[in-house]
Amino acid sequence: VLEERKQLWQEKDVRLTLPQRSPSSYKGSHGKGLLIGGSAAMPGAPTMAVSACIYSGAGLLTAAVPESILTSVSVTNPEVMLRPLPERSGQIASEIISTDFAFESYDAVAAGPGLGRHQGTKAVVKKLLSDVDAPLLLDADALYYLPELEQLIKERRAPLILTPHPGEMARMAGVSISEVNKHRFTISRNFAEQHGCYLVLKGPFTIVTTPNGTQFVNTTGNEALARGGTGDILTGMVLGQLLQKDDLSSAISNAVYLHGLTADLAVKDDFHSYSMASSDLIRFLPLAFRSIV
Ligand code: NPW
Ligand code: AMP
Ligand code: MG
Repeated sequence: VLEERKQLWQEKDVRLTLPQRSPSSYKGSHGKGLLIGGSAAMPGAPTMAVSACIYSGAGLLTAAVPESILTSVSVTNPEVMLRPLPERSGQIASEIISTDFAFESYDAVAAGPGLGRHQGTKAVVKKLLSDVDAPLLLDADALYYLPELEQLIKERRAPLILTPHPGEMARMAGVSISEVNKHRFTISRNFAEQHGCYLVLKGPFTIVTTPNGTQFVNTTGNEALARGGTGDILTGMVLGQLLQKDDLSSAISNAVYLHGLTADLAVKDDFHSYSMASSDLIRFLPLAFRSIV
């Protein structure tokens, strides 16, 4: 019975489920996204997530980041709209809890890349879990306080998507990293079922688990992804796909597949797993999409 709930996610699956873009569509047809992240120490994380989201088909994207890093996010991404957030010492301030984000204007929200671990992050995650009625993706530092916010996760009715690496998964599940690596399927399935969330356990052969415990194993990617920033790019790509589709499971698996594919294409002709930067993956996104449709 277990095996029936486990399958590989391959090119044919992406081809069958990636939505076609209609010639008569407009920007509003392709989703309005909100990405929350960044700090003075890590402006690059939300910057890469924004680029990846834009190159993954988002119709309209807003980045909410600490005021002092607005420029660094927007110089790389002139398409993104900006929301300055209150900050203290270069990090989102806890007063964020009383900021009006107008969450109802967005079709999906992602948070975490580059936020840092501090009370402002905890405040923003609390607010998102209770106030966002659209699909909500939490990654990186936004995962750090989840063990303290179990009750809010259980009370949440709208979709929640978590994208931990094994270190983050270990903390969320209250086990060691080596336990996670030994029991990747069961730990991620138990977590997803118990919390009613989608869970993306990253690493070679990333596993996407749905709230009912069905698991999809990714077939792309390579060791070129083992460098800082690639997870932030995945966050932007998943947000981009969540904006395109009602079927969250295939949206998430497609983003994971295409993310790995950018790395496979990068090392094929141009780059080397030793010698490239995470942000180089962005330029392979068009090629990755072209290879599917
Ligand atoms: P260790 O110490 O590496 O051995 P981190 P992070 C462990 C931002 N970034 N398998 C790790 O172990 C992110 O967005 C910003 C097993 C550690 O114990 C976040 O906001 C960048 N263990 C913030 O940095 C580029 C693993 O997990 C623990 C593992 C922190 O994110 C870089 C926690 O991990 C980065 O994305 C694995 N595969 N991976 C920028 N340019 O702005 C990690 N661990 O190392 O404390 O947290 O992932 O770096
Ligand atoms: P993060 O640790 O959050 O920056 O995320 C790292 C990203 O790179 C995830 O999507 C991982 O699945 C991917 N990744 C890291 N190392 C490898 C590897 N050796 N092979 C395949 N994918 C990897
Ligand atoms: Mg990460």
